[in-house]
Amino acid sequence: MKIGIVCYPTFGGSGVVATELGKALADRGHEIHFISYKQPVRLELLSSKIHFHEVHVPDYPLFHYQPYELALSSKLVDMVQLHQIEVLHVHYAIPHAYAGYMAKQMLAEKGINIPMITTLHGTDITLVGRHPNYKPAVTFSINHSDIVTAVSADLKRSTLEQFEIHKEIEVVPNFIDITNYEKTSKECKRSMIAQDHERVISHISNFRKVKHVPHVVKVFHQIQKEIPSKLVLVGEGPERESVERLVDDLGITDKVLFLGNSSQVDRVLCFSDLFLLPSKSESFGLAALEAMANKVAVVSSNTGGIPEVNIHGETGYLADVGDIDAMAKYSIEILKDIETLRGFKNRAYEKAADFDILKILPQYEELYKRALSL
Ligand code: GMT
Repeated sequence: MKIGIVCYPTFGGSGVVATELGKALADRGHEIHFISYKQPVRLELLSSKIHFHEVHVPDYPLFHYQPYELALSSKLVDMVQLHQIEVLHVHYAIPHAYAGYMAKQMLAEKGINIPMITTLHGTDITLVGRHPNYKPAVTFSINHSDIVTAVSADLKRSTLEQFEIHKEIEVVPNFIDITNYEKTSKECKRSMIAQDHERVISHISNFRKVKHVPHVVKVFHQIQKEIPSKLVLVGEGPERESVERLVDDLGITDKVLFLGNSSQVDRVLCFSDLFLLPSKSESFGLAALEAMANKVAVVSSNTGGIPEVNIHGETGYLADVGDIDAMAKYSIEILKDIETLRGFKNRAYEKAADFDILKILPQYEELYKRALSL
């Protein structure tokens, strides 16, 4: 099949999922065309089966806001015709589903029927999409997609609750490729970060408010009083500076490492013992799943789709959003002895295998086939 994938190219979860999906589909022989304003960060190599088409928005003095949707929909029209793309898969409703719908209409005028699958990822619904300034357009784009998927049952539920949707929403969870985690990598250099007797705690995110990164630091502050440990923070975003100040104020600068953005998160997760995800809202928690695939236990908030991934008392623990004391108590419980820790790590890995790409990819292929027959 020739599949056009529209996504954000940045470190955000939706872009990562879209990129990994495209790469896996190409491995299965499909021809994949990524369409975005920049080459996606996890798309290192292009091949005869993977193509990238950049969307340019020309500057013009009249424009106060650059009309990205316009440029994207025009690019989609051109690429569908040029490469005979058969199906469009757009990740993140804003503005991708909207631009995709416009492209569909323009192509229909030329006698080309291009089915569009929209995958909802989270903040396009729970945070940004429900803002009154966007809601009518988001509702319209979802209702006019040929097939709609959500990455968790919880995201499906909240979409139906918050929007007037008359389209069926199918749940196709996020995934990892478990074979990538079976071998221990030479790149896994724990000694660079911690001494043998220390535990390594990590957190990876885009440092937006919704991630509650200050809570990560406060939980760690309590942990390190009981257990020798280091905290590794991966990512960049608006909260980074205030988090650095908090680390300084708490007097734990020598125990906290800020690594910035990385396209190789496994090189940190491979030596982590515990992953903290205290988010205010989280439709799935891909970072937690990636941690689990690396045999890392998880302590998280119990919001959104996280409980579908992190199982309380098995792969880690869940606590109410903002309950820093409970998260610290659970973390110490997991880290206190090596046997307990090993149990949590092993069960985390086993649970991650439920989300192996081999189980998820056929679900998307099935949807593409169905979309083509509509
Ligand atoms: O805030 C982020 O984590 C980025 C955002 C995105 O769309 O890029 O992530 C959302 O999609 C991910 C992939 O499906 C999910 O794993 C994240 O839970 C979700 N983030 C939120 O709901 C806050």
